[in-house]
Amino acid sequence: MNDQPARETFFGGCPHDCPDTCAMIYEVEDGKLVEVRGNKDHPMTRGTLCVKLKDYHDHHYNPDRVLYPLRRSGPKGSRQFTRISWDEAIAEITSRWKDIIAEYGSQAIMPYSYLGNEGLVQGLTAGDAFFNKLGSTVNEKTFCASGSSTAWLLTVGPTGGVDPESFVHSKYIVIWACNSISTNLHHWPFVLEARKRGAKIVVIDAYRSRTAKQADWHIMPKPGTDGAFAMGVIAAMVDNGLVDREWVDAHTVGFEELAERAKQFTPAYVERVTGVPAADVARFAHDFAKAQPSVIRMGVALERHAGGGQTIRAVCAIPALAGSWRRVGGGLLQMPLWEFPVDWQRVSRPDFIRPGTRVVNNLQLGQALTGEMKLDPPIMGLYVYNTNPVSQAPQTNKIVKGLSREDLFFVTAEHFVTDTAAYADIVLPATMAGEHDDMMFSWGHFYLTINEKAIPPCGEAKSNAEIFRLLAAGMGYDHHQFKMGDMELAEHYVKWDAPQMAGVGMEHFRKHGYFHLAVGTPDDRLPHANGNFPTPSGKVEFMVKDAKNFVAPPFRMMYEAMQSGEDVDPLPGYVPPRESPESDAARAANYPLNIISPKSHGFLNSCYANEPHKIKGQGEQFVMLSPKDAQARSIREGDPVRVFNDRGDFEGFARVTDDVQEGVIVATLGYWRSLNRSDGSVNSISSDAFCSLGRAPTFSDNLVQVTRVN
Ligand SMILES: Nc1nc2c(c(=O)[nH]1)N[C@H]1C(S)=C(S)[C@@H](COP(=O)(O)OP(=O)(O)OC[C@H]3O[C@@H](n4cnc5c(=O)[nH]c(N)nc54)[C@H](O)[C@@H]3O)O[C@H]1N2
Ligand SMILES: Nc1nc2c(c(=O)[nH]1)N[C@H]1C(S)=C(S)[C@@H](COP(=O)(O)OP(=O)(O)OC[C@H]3O[C@@H](n4cnc5c(=O)[nH]c(N)nc54)[C@H](O)[C@@H]3O)O[C@H]1N2
Ligand SMILES: [Mo]
Repeated sequence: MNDQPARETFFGGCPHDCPDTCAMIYEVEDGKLVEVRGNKDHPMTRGTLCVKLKDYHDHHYNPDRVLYPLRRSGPKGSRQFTRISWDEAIAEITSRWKDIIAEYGSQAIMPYSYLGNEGLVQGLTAGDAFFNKLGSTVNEKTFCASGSSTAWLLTVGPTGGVDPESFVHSKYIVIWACNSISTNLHHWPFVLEARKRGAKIVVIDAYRSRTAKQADWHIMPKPGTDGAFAMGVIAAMVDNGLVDREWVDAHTVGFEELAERAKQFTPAYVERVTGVPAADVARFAHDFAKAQPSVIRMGVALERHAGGGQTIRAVCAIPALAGSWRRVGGGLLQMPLWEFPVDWQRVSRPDFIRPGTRVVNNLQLGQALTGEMKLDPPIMGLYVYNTNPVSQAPQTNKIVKGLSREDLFFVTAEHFVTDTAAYADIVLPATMAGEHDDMMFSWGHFYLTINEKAIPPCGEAKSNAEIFRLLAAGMGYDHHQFKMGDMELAEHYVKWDAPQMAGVGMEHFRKHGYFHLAVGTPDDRLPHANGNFPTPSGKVEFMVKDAKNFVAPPFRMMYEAMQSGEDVDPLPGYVPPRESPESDAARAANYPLNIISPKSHGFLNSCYANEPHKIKGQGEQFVMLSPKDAQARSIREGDPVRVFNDRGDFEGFARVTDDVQEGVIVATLGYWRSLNRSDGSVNSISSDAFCSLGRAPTFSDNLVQVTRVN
């Protein structure tokens, strides 16, 4: 007889905000999660999880987890809390909200969320239906990819683009402002397979990232100048007869106008602005056009400066000019999300929104809470879930000031007392992925993945959806929307009769865990060889007549918003960074260095950045700077340094390296300010100004100064 306890297995879907959305297997023994591994059968996960997730079962049992509802028992931010019951928590929250609604109106309450959980049920929009019913302020959620989405929808429409697995067929792969080896690890084997078959790998990154080091060619423009580089490439393609005229004439709108605009981008101008030698711009244009199929994988950092949206429109034009869409593995990859048959109307219930309801963007939380943004009524109640703005949103000192307001009633649902939750009046314990049901879409591949509840929740944790059901009951909402269980909601949100589902149902997911949408296989998907772009013209729109700025669903679920934004340049182009020595000499006199703050290899945004073994693997907050910039400041390797501007400061340890260009520093994201050397992190210095499209952030468009700390 085998006396090993029986192991039960369940299908998981990684809950994190990451393009890879790994298919996982939960192994359970006696109701305890004993292992979480990558599903071997899954063509992208291939049985391996990343460094962040490799001990994911232990993460569930982290002793610092919030396991019970907590009420604040000390000053705001003091992290002093007392355990209360769920009944007390729900009663207190709903009665405080009813008081706020009576005194100020329902818009004085604001939800605030992001993709800390990526599930259809527990994710970004888990609370939309509830808060729309309540009549709260609508929260516009544009942390990431909103600018590139607006540019993408304007230019090529809501297409999923190239399947990341089709990259094996590519002959020229451009990874543009994306650090795949850290942030999209499960795509990398497909890139390497393509290389084995003869492809060239080009990385365009403002510093020599892990991924840039593995490239055949690393192009290093100054931060925020990719728009000029892209327009220079377009000009070189036109000038040197590299345009696929037959395809362009049949399947694009506005070629003549684009070519005319590109004339301004002379080789000398582009070299001066971007720092990339003119010969390299010409060579890139030549090789991209000639080595077919050629493909571009765009990362989020392309949108992170004042002209981000315009930049991405220019980048989207390049594969069209080269005729890359003609072949499998040629074209562009932004986010496959657009092809997922999700019924966002059922998820978010925009029909519950009362006409005239105001919208507050989540990058401007500090302005909204401190009164800098004139809001009538002011925000008096805030509910944060799936996000940690004191670490991740810009201008965090302003957010801390706002969250410290005595008259603000602040509730959050969390796994840990994060730097944001520290300011809450009530903290609710939220489940981790092994403890709840969900269905995961992906923004990095074409698989829909089930996440089955494998164990009972630790302590008294509840899923986001369950918490909203309790709050709805407490508020007296009787709607059927608030009566469905978690897996019932998952089933309700998928459009099962859409062609992408090819007739499969829940039983398929219960049996296999995941499903590749029926949008062509990686070996034959050829969505736009003959045009068929989901734009008004059916073509790639280089030129968009009457173009307007908008924030795309699901980042904002009010469809009228799509037509109501400010006018947009009909053509792609280059908008210089807002903060650079060239565009703001006065600011640069005090703060001469441009900071970029990409993702940390060892953290997932701010998740895991409170776990000592993960901090050990990732290293403490560091600041990379060039030998010349270091020398000018008497900074040596390992010195503690302070990074600052008029918005705030943070400290880290210097890494003096040729991997960064002069005038640029790199400090990665995710570190908790409460655990850093000083009470600050990279977002203490970043600006809450938007980029040109989609009200996206401008994290790569900030000037700072660096000094040695004595
Ligand atoms: N390990 C890890 N993986 C993650 C995450 C994480 O926190 N950690 N976060 C997840 C999330 S939310 C996202 S959105 C994705 C994002 O993943 P990526 O798209 O890779 O985004 P970033 O890491 O922000 O930036 C990518 C690269 O862009 C470069 N860059 C910055 N500014 C510019 C510029 O102006 N021009 C050019 N050419 N390059 C520039 C940076 O140096 C960086 O190497 O990763 C996901 N995966
Ligand atoms: N300077 C700079 N800032 C950046 C970026 C950058 O490149 N540079 N990148 C930006 C990008 S791309 C993004 S996407 C954002 C991400 O920013 P955030 O969305 O704030 O990401 P996280 O730090 O992972 O915070 C997610 C939080 O949700 C909690 N959580 C996870 N699952 C659940 C759940 O099921 N229920 C509840 N209630 N809570 C849960 C986690 O514990 C965690 O505290 O940051 C942005 N900020
Ligand atoms: Mo993101």
